[in-house]
Amino acid sequence: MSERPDQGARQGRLAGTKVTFKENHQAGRQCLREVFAEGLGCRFVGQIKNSGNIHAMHDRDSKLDYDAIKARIRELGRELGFAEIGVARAEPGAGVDRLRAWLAAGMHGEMDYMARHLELRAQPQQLQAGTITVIAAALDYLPHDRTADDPGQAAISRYAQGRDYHKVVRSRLQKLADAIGQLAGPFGYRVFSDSAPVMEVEYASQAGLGWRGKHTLLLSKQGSWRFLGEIYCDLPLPPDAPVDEHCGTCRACLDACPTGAIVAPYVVDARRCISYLTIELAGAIPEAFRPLLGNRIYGCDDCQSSCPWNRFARLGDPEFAPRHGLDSATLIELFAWSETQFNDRLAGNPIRRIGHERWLRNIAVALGNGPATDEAIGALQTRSNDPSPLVREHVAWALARLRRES
Ligand code: B12
Ligand code: SF4
Ligand code: SF4
Repeated sequence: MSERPDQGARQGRLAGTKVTFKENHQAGRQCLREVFAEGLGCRFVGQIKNSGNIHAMHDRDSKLDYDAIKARIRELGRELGFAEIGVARAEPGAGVDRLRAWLAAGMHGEMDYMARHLELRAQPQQLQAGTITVIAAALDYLPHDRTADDPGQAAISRYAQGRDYHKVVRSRLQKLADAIGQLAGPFGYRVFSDSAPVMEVEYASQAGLGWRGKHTLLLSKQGSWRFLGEIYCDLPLPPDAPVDEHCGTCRACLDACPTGAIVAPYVVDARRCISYLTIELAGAIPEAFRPLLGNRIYGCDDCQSSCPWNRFARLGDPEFAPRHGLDSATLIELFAWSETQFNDRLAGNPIRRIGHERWLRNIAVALGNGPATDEAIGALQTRSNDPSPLVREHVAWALARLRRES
């Protein structure tokens, strides 16, 4: 999954608080885009007009009992539906060097933002001045435990079958931050969920929400079907202790990966990962990988489905329940969606971000990997003259493959 720009900094309460402004045109633009595109309210209108971020500093109050505040934050988090809340120091530590090595090896592929924002990732204070603490949160999303085994069915990653987690997680975190403001007084903070250069798995593991699985995701004894989110803040909350890792000698995720993307324990070469190939990559999917995609048209769950700890996972938040039959739709059905239908039906769903062209590209490949039925060949032929050269080329590849078979 990739980062989606958020709406800039927030603060608990403005009254009596010193505020400073910092240029952040991208955050302002994004917020305006969201207001116009989706009619959402944006609370800090003055802030948007100024394209600025507000940084409210917390006046350290030695009389505050930060242990008690942390305990209450955990309770409030549970009341808001979070599976876990923990606290880490805003110091990404050794993860930064590993990230540098990963980037130097080119494993980020075309995700330029990963390299561009390295320093912001390494120094949380550059993203939100005054940050000393990260409140890490996990929200369960498992919508069901079915898998799309029929090759004519579209396999859409479970995280993407319901509402867009970026919004759901951040809006819950915003509520949590509002409540923290009531407890601790005005404080400086900013909320994130896959929306800015933040080392999310690193902080979640430091905060004791789980350990890093060999597939690189945050894993706990309740599994890994969890979104992560954070509040960067200037409250001196006591950090939690990390938990022990429980992967042991298991390597199920490495063995299950269809493309060999987990090139070593704890190292994913994104260029090989189906999530990258179907979501992040803008151009042609390299031919060598196309047959390996099977019927996966958006993301991939195999490293998680194969993980023994996910046997203990519970169903996730109702917000992530499947919509528009995305858990059972056929490839042919989805391939017939016009651009307007794609945009309408996927409003509020993360899939919309890839756009109709990449959607068709992915489904064409999946159809090419399926059985050579007349229906599949007929569906592909309807898009042989698609205006997009990218779609045409993937359709031609799929047709050639099916004709070889039939
Ligand atoms: C870029 C990105 C991707 C890329 C690259 C994935 C990757 N593993 O790097 C792609 C597009 C491939 C991707 C795919 C997916 N992603 Co993604 N992704 C991100 C993103 C934006 C950044 C991750 C990152 O920093 N990668 C850089 C590399 C270097 O980091 P890393 O792989 O974690 O490497 C670290 C470790 O390997 C560690 N390390 C190295 N050696 C060793 C050795 C030991 C012993 C240890 C302990 C550690 C260790 O150090 C490295 C640096 O910290 C985060 C959100 C965020 N801002 O953090 C979401 C995020 C990681 N993705 C997420 C999800 C859900 C997915 C998918 C499951 C989506 C899907 N179903 O298709 C797949 C899973 C693929 C996988 N196995 O990783 C969730 C994970 C939630 C969780 N439970 O952990 C996140 C946190 C988003 C969110 N807010 O929920 N993703
Ligand atoms: S998401 Fe799929 S392709 Fe990517 S590492 Fe996991 S199993 Fe491999
Ligand atoms: S499949 Fe095994 S090695 Fe991979 S994350 Fe799960 S427990 Fe760890």
